[in-house]
Amino acid sequence: MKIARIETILTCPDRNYLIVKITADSGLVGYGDATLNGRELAVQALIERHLSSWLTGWDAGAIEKIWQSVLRQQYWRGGAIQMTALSGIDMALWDLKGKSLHAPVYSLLGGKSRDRIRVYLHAHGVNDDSLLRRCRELIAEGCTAIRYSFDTRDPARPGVVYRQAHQDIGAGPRIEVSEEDLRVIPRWDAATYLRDLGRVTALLRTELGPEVDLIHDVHQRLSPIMAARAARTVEPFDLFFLEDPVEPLYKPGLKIVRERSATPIGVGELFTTLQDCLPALQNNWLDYLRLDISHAGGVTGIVKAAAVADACQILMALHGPSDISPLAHAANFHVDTAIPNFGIQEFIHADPRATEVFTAGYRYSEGYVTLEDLPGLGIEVDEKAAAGLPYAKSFLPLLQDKDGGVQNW
Ligand code: GCO
Ligand code: MG
Repeated sequence: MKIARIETILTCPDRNYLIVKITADSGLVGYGDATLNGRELAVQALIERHLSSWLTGWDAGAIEKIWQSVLRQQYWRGGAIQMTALSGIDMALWDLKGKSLHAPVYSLLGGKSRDRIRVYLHAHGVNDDSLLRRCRELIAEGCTAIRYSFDTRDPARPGVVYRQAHQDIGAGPRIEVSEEDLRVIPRWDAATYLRDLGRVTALLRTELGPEVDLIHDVHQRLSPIMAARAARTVEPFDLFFLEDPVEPLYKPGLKIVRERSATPIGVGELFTTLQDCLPALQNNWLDYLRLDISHAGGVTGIVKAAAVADACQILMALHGPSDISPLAHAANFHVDTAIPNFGIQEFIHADPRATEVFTAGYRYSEGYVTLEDLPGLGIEVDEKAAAGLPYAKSFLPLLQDKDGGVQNW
């Protein structure tokens, strides 16, 4: 089975997704997700203008060889744009292989290590009451693990609110903004946030009880020593993990957090290669590796990283935000089903418009996702529906500190 064509489909069913479509000479089609939030056009150009003609005619079943070639054979290694292109192609090749063998991708990865996948959902509150309400709604529908976030009001500056990154669509408008709205600059104050983090975490644990697993994402907005304080502050409230406490490009920052607290740590959504993860894995500076299957080398990249993490007694908690499509979520679930060191999976319900483009290959119920037993990734793409939902450029906000200094969104 040879690669006859590699194309992309850029569509916006509520948010932008870049789909890779690989057609084999047999006519069989595989789909993958190469979405890189806010950089979709760059990945699309790389696939369509460089990789597509180069890979045409290659053996579609030689996934590892194609993976190594895209990674290394044109000299430039890694980088988010190239790794996202590689991830989308890899996923589409696994989908194709599964379909050609009438086998779900998980069965090609060694088969089922588990029957269903435990997931966590997002709850965001603009105040304590709305946060508690969202958490209780999720718990009532069977959810056992919640990633909480909240807006912080600055007591010293009336009207000033510090917003956290979240994907709880039920809690208000989407975080991403249009080019026009980029001029509104949200502010950030780490000290005020840190005080609120302790207060809100205590409140949740008291009100929700000991059973529910709580996760909080710092979103890389603290210095190492402040992150260490954050990890200590939440320690009495028994978090499942504290996510991205520090800037992930500077890995020794994690060591500073680690040496000062026993709060479990989750990191990885900004790493694009196994080598990026190695210092943190080898030193056990984290407990949950949170790679993104659309950015860290697709199914092949994640399975390799999971094996190394397993050797270091580290569990996988793959990134599963709304800015990757149901194809990538399905790929996550196939890997989660097969690997031994599964921890938990982040999950966001697809927007109803996304279900017009992607058929459902998995089911959510009461805190767990179950895969349908379908060949490949198990998701089909309605290309006509996708074409009717054109790309709409969007941006993450440009967060700044109180004094105008650049801060991480
Ligand atoms: C998460 C992430 C997302 C990111 C988003 C950026 O843990 O789900 O931090 O919320 O903000 O993927 O595009
Ligand atoms: Mg995150």
